[in-house]
Amino acid sequence: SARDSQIFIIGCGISGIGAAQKLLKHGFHNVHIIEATARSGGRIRTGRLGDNVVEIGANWIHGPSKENPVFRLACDYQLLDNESMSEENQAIDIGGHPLFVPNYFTSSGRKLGPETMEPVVEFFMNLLERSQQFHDSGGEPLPSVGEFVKAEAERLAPEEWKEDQGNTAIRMAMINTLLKLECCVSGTHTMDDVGLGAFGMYKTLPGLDCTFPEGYEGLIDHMMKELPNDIVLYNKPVKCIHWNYTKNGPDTKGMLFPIMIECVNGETFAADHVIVTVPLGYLKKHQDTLLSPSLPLHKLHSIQRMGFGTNDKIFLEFEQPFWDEDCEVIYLVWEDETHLTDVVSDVKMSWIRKLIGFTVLKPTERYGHVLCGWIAGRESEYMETLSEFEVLHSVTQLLRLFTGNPTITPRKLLRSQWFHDPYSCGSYTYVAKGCSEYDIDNLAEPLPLKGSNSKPLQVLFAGEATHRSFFSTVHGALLSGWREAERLVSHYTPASGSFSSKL
Ligand code: 6YU
Repeated sequence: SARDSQIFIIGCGISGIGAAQKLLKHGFHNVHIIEATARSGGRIRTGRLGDNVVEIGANWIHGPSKENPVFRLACDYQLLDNESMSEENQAIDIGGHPLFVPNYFTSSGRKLGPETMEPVVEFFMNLLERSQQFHDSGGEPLPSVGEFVKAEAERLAPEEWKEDQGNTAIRMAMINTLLKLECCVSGTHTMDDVGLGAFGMYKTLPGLDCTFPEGYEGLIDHMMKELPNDIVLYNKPVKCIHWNYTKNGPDTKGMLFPIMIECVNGETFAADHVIVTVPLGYLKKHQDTLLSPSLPLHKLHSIQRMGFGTNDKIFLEFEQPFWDEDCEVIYLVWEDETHLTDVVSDVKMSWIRKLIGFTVLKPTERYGHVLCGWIAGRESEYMETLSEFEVLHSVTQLLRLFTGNPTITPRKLLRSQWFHDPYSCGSYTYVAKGCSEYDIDNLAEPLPLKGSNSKPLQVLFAGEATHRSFFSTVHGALLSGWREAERLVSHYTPASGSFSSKL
């Protein structure tokens, strides 16, 4: 029967797991996941700093409300606390930018009050909101979000803050901090790389972003428990997917399969369909070799055009907090950065300037005094090459400068290295200058292309990067896995409802 078809999923992140889940539910039983590493979860990865649970990868459920499938699963598995599940929490709509209680520190060791900085945050959020509106209206005046925000800030700031000119310089410096923060949010080197016309493609859901008290990986563990034990073949990086394949493999008992999957270790697997869920960063790096015959040109071009950058975290544990008790985010503002820019002039010397500050892990009773530092772009990629000791040294110097306290010393440090992870090659997708939803559609388009005479739906594409409005998120990844599984299900389910193969 059609449900006997051999289906292989490449990658055991949430999109791959989601695809497997849906296929099995619809009666497909020859489903396997091939995973390069020894673990499932991919960019959902929970680690430990001492006794504390910390998220090396995905952090929040963005927009935890009924429409969000990750929220629904997390509720079903009882992985969230009561507050996160409350109706009030689900109803809060913050448009993707949670307003954490801030502390502001500057490079001369000053702690600034909210009266100086709050107007800047409001001013900046307004510019970001305006940046998102070009997607529906078109006619964007500049190619990138960065260029637009900087130009508008230069134009509007003198009027906006004319009553309080003494603070203009520090407020411009704060805009740089917020631009660098946006680099972390978008996962890009600079906001000058993020397309203005497409910025509004990303859609937010209602709900106040929440975390998993016991770690995001709990979600993966629960999903994996619902799959057969032996469904994942671990430690098998796929080297090449041969499609439109016409030779018999050694183990296919005379049957002709259109796909032959070749692993780095030489093992091969014959398949009817393969769902590729590797990150866009991996595709960019291996686009010439991962498929044979190679990808059609329009798909290749979209892979090259779409953005995939790095956002890293640096966790620090302290004996005592240097921040206020109610503080949820610490911003670092460089007083000498009066010129608007979100990149540093010398990556090796000054990479630490790209670290925008920290979120405070809450509740304190659970975590003690732990901060999560955020750094994006080439500066974060350089940070990854340094030893943990060198990173600790730089961060300690930074904290001493900004607090004016020459004795502050973090007790422990842990940082992510997403760019140098050979199977992620960065953190997540953004829509680069000149890109549109058509590029995402191109990424998601199955092979062979429509109109070809060969067997249909040989290679399908899922993963975070293939979701039109929720790219860069866990829920986008999950939905993309379900989407590709459903594509196969409906392929084998004729509209009449009777069940037979269309092959
Ligand atoms: C979210 C969040 N979050 C922080 C950081 C990161 C990410 N995301 P996977 O990579 O999981 O799986 C692929 C598998 O394939 C993997 O296991 C590989 O080993 C394997 N593989 C690769 N090559 C292979 C080969 N050759 N052979 C076999 N196997 C192979 N998302 O919802 N909330 O807080 C964050 C964050 C540091 C790194 C995140 C967050 C992104 C998610 O983690 C990510 O999308 C999914 O886990 C991907 O799942 P997958 O299955 O697709 O791939 C306005 C506007 C602007 C737009 N952006 C704003 C949105 C904000 C996004 N925020 C993210 C923020 C954080 C902090």
